[in-house]
Amino acid sequence: MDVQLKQLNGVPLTKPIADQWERVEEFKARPDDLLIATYPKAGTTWMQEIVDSIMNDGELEKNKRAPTHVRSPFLEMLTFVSSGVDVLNNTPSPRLVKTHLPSELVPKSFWEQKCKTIYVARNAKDTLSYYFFDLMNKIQPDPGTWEQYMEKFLKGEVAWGNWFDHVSGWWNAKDKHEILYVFYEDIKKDTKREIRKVMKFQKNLSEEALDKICHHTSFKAMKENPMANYSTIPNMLLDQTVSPFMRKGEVADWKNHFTESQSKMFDEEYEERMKGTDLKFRTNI
Ligand code: PPS
Repeated sequence: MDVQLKQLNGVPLTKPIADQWERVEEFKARPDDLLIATYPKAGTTWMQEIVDSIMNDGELEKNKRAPTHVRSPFLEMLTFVSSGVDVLNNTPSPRLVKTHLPSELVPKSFWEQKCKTIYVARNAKDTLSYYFFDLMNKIQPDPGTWEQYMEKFLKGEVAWGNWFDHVSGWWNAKDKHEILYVFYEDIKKDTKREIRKVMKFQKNLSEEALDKICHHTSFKAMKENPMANYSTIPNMLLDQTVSPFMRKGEVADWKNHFTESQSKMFDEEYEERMKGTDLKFRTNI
């Protein structure tokens, strides 16, 4: 498949999304929508499973009702087989909405309706797990080599654009809207503490429910769960024989892929680009 990206206000998106952007822009959020926003590969699916579990009061049988992309539709996604906007318009409230949009492109109705938003951020080096995803994702451009991909990533020439602008844009947006900003590394390090934070933001449940949710949303459990591991998506769209969706689920896996000189170059560029923000990431835990 020849897949192209097209710029929308300086952000490269897959062409079908950019071509029919008005549909996303005019999307009507409802006050009880909960938005999960991330840069790709930051831990979206993990947070979707956590939030759906809380929404279901820890009655985890209910999470089995459908795969992730049905339980928590992807707002801007538009392919020849489905449209996130159409799916969401037909989804009863309360809706759990996924987006990868930078804060400035989020439909304004979400802010007007004062919807709660959870933003998950992951350190840039591990976010390069995006390379393995683009290798298996047939509706995004071919990533080329690891080296070429790293260059594109740093220039913001991958789908949903620039990581630096994304994480810092949302970091600033949290001062204006009801946004819980969490880090992949923190969830990995102290899952209970971070899920408790999400519960406080969303809905408080018992310690017993918390334990069950921790177990249900572990990497191992989600990798084996057909309702969470994207195995229901046909191989012609996501070819998991190339790379599994639930690939490693670790912090610092980047060390297995960056050469020493790539890491040095990346760190120099990173320093420069993050100079203006107090946002801090951990690349190890
Ligand atoms: S997407 O396609 O952008 O929505 O992908 P996203 O879900 O954001 O990111 C996928 C990465 O998250 C890892 N993952 C997890 N890590 C730890 N624990 C759990 N439960 C979990 N679920 C998903 C997944 O393995 C991808 O990361 P990598 O580094 O590729 O393994």
